[in-house]
Amino acid sequence: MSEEVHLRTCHLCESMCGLEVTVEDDRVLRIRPDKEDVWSRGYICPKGTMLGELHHDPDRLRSPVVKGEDGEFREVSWEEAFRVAAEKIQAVTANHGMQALHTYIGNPAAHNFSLQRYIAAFMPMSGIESVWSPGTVDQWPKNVSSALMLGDAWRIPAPDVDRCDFLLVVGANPHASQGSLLAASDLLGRLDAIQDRGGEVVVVDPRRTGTCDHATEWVPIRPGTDAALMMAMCHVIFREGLESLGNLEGKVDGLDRMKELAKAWSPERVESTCGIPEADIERLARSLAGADHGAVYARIGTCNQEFGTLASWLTDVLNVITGNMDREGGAMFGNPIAWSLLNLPDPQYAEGFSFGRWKSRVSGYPEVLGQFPVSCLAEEIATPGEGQIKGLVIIAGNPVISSPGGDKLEEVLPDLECIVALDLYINETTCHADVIFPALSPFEQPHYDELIWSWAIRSGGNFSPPVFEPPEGSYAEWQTLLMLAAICQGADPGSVDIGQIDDLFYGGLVAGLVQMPGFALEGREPAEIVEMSNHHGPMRMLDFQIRTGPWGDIYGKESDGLTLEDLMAAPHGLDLGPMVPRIDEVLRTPSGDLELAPEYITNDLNRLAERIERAEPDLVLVSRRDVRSNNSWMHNLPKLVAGRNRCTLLIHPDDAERCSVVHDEITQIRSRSGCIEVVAEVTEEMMPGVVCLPHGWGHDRPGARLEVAARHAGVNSNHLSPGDFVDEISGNQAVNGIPVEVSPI
Ligand SMILES: Nc1nc2c(c(=O)[nH]1)N[C@H]1C(S)=C(S)[C@@H](COP(=O)(O)OP(=O)(O)OC[C@H]3O[C@@H](n4cnc5c(=O)[nH]c(N)nc54)[C@H](O)[C@@H]3O)O[C@H]1N2
Ligand SMILES: Nc1nc2c(c(=O)[nH]1)N[C@H]1C(S)=C(S)[C@@H](COP(=O)(O)OP(=O)(O)OC[C@H]3O[C@@H](n4cnc5c(=O)[nH]c(N)nc54)[C@H](O)[C@@H]3O)O[C@H]1N2
Ligand code: SF4
Ligand SMILES: [Mo]
Repeated sequence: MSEEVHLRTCHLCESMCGLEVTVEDDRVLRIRPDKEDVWSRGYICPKGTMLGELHHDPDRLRSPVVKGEDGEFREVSWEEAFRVAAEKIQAVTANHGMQALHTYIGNPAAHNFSLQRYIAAFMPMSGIESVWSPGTVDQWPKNVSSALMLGDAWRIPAPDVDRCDFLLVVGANPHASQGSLLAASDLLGRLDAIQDRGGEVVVVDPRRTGTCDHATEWVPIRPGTDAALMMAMCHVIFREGLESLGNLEGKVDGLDRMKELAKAWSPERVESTCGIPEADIERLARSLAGADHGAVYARIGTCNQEFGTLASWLTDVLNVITGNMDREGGAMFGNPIAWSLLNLPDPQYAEGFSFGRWKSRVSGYPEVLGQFPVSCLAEEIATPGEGQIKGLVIIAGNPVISSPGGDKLEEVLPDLECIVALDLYINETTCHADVIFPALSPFEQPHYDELIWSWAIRSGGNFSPPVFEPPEGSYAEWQTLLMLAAICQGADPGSVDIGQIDDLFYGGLVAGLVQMPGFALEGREPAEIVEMSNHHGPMRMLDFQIRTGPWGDIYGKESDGLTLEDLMAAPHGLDLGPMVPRIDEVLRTPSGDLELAPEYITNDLNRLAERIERAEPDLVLVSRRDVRSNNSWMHNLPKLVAGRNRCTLLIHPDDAERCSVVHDEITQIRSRSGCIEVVAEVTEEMMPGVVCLPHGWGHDRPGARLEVAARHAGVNSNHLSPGDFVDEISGNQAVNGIPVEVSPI
């Protein structure tokens, strides 16, 4: 057989790199960057080149597995797996009611062609009301701030890195992550370009990360104090009369309130808390306000901490009051070819968001955007009584590793009466399942990013057809989800017609949207729209998202408009230019204005005021990522985990000396929730007083089928994350800034 080349977008992260995948028969021979990809232009990282290894990984599930009486998994037919899932799920709903069945939806769902579209079908159709997710160890604070400021939890401004000349990067490390809530391939190259054109990039981070090599300056900050820094920057901007609303003049509520609040937060007041001298805070504020095109970009270091919502909110406050919000070179809003289902108006947006509509049963956490801190999952399973969780559907997740207190979750998962999982692997969490349905290999399914383009610095899209046919008789994840939805509703899997359920979902969506004021299809006949599609499943959804998007053909209304076929005819992708100002389309607040000082958030400044009075612990822990790792997975690919041990404790030489810790030796690290042992790496890249561990490791658990990962097990840093250490107003877990003690063993 001869070699064939397939073009593909890497789905692993927000960089969305174009790949050239060379295959022979059913083997992937090599993966190279697609230099002609209009978006990534030849950029790639080591993970993208390893997708062939993922495809061929012997541990990757190829058929459903069911756990026997002996506790061992055995491969079964799809029919049998669905039958067992139905038995288990329906026993839970019959004996305990629907409210005893919950779902956990993990991160890869945001990057998967089927899942990102069909979770929107699975949730309402299954009748499952309770969702847990790593969103509360991630961007929940940003969702809260966007909900209240903009009226849309998923509208997140992205810094226009290609046109700005002052960029403040706070708590983000694109050197490892490649950008998050910010899609821009080769982000580090773009940071270099800012400096090449005479601009500045300043990185605020407790660690001198690889990103600092692409910045003008590193400003070390004590974890969890970003909100204090940013309040002080606001203080300076107002005190010196540097504020301007720019394009947003007349569209902002709460400016006077913001000025009032900032008065109390002088740089002098916060300098010792943040560990940043007053003069530096003033300089940063002036540089941002004085830049022709400035932007503040903040990410997970500012979310996964005690004051995540305040910091996320202040990031945008700074962008607004320096006139940089929604203007070229500032913080702007992406405009994808195919819009995201997550931007459908939340039913709450008309009357304004409110939180705490219900409380968690055991610890009494208020719900925020429908979820509780993910660490509560364990106690909700363990604690008997009305409303106890009895069954779980786990979709693309690994909370035993990824969530704070995952060790407690691991203990109680076996108590559940039913766990049904959908995953590529038998991982540390899915090993507790009764049934695991395999996801298709990424190469066996089409791909098109849905959510990620929402914060991409250019408008565009790229459709990837599958490289290989899926195994005969297998189900794509969207089909599995629809089947599981029907099972949750009591159906006998043998009599379920998936195509029919899909039509019902799609028809319902279209019928709802034609009635939505302002939607591209407002007033159209739903049956006519449904008839006009040649696709089904996620392809039909994607076609719909493109056709009703900003460049779409609006189902015949715009003769030159785009459809999925146009994307299919452009294998290197379509580029429709940089972001453009569009605040009027974005704002969905009840007032119609951008809310600069939402009371729900500003009330939390009292908690911050208490924090800055508190004595500082000697040592606190923060998290990190590595370019060769992806949260808790991709660790089973020998070539990717090869080389030096990446699961080490980074510690500053002064702290190492004080704690008698020796480089390269095993060290004990203890927090109030746990204790682990890990090799120390003494390095000046940490600021004194802060140590750092990666998350996503600890592959030494019995039951998982990850042979390579087990040999590079590492330790689970989340054993040190106290479940009750949260950003109170978002319910997001604080995994950064955890007080710890380090000692030799
Ligand atoms: N201490 C600490 N903890 C953290 C973080 C931190 O910074 N510090 N970060 C948090 C963040 S931001 C996140 S997003 C979470 C991640 O937390 P999770 O989403 O719970 O975990 P992942 O490691 O992403 O695991 C994903 C699982 O999905 C599977 N998978 C991959 N692709 C697919 C697919 O296409 N289909 C299906 N069905 N399954 C698939 C993988 O095999 C893997 O088992 O971790 C969080 N935990
Ligand atoms: N290679 C790779 N890429 C990934 C992932 C991965 O696991 N591996 N995960 C993906 C996911 S799910 C996400 S959410 C994104 C996250 O993307 P990023 O937000 O860029 O994540 P990190 O690389 O963890 O960088 C966070 C930085 O915050 C710093 N930090 C910690 N605490 C504080 C604090 O209190 N204040 C400040 N200012 N900084 C602090 C840390 O030192 C770290 O350098 O990455 C995505 N991309
Ligand atoms: S940066 Fe790496 S993981 Fe991310 S999309 Fe590109 S190749 Fe894939
Ligand atoms: Mo994440």
